[in-house]
Amino acid sequence: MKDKLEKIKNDALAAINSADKLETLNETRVNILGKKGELTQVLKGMKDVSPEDRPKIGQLVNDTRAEIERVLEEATVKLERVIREAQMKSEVIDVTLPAKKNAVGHRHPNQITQEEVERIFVGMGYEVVEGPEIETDYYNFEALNIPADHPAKDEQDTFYINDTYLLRTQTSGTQVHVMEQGKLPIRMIAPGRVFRSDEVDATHSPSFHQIEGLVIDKHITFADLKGTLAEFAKELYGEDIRVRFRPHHFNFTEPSAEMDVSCFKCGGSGCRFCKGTGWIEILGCGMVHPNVLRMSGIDPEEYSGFAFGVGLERIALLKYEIDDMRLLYENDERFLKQF
Ligand code: 2NL
Repeated sequence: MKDKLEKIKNDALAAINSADKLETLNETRVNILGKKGELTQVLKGMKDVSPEDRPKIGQLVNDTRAEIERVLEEATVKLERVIREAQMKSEVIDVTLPAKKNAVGHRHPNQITQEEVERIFVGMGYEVVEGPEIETDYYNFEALNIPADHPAKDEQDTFYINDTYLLRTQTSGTQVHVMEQGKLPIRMIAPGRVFRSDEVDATHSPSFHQIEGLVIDKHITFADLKGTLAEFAKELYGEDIRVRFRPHHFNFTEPSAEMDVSCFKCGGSGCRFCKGTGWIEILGCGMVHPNVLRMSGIDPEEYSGFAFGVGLERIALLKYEIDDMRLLYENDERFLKQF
């Protein structure tokens, strides 16, 4: 029995010492110490050992088992370390490799255009003010002298949330909020998203952007309006651009006008771009209606002002010669990267 135990031990140690894989070590453990392992078999054979010898042999079996377990554990730890070191050597990080480039985004043509318009007006001393996209009927319509039966108020044209709230159809509400604060004079522009219940086509979208402007001070006249907007057109399209004003109607201004710029493609002689007219319409404007001033607490006898509104998409489409507004909303990178 003693010899048998000695042999099991030596065989085990030999197997453990020559093992170069964790799986081999585990196999050895199972073969010797497992349920059907060699040492376990010896333990089962104890019943054939004479009662006097049993304690001694039992002790010997236990010692052998302990010794094998100890060597096995040692070998496992050592092998794990060897494997880890080999792995670390093979996976060195080369810090001299060039870094992966992050794809940096690109400003949207609408954003570029808005910043350009803001730059021009900030240069003339205007403040940029943003307001809520959800407005009350009062700020969007009533305070702008738009009566209850005006077609713009129809559900066909405006997204109503309930009887009081709606998605703003113009950014004018932002300007009404500023007028109500009562700090005069005012020189501001109000850029932002607006909503109208329109079908999508090449020139319409239910959500688009507007930039409105408002100036209120003592002695503001239509000459100030013309000079300011002519300067804006020159900064946007170049020194050689001419402007013209055609009479128009808005409820919130009196008198009202639309401003055209001479075609920046043909210089005014007429081409496909300006549909042969030599002129391109770019904004609506006028002198702020006395009712509008009065409703916001400004005395029209003391103060006067002008206002205007431009469609951001319209300016962007013209500037980049894009012929379909839908391209601005599809977010196709191949399109957006061009600007
Ligand atoms: C257009 C016309 C316009 C205004 C907007 C305005 C705002 C206040 C008072 C008076 Cl608070 N007027 N805004 C004035 C004239 C025209 O927009 O065709 N926009 C695309």
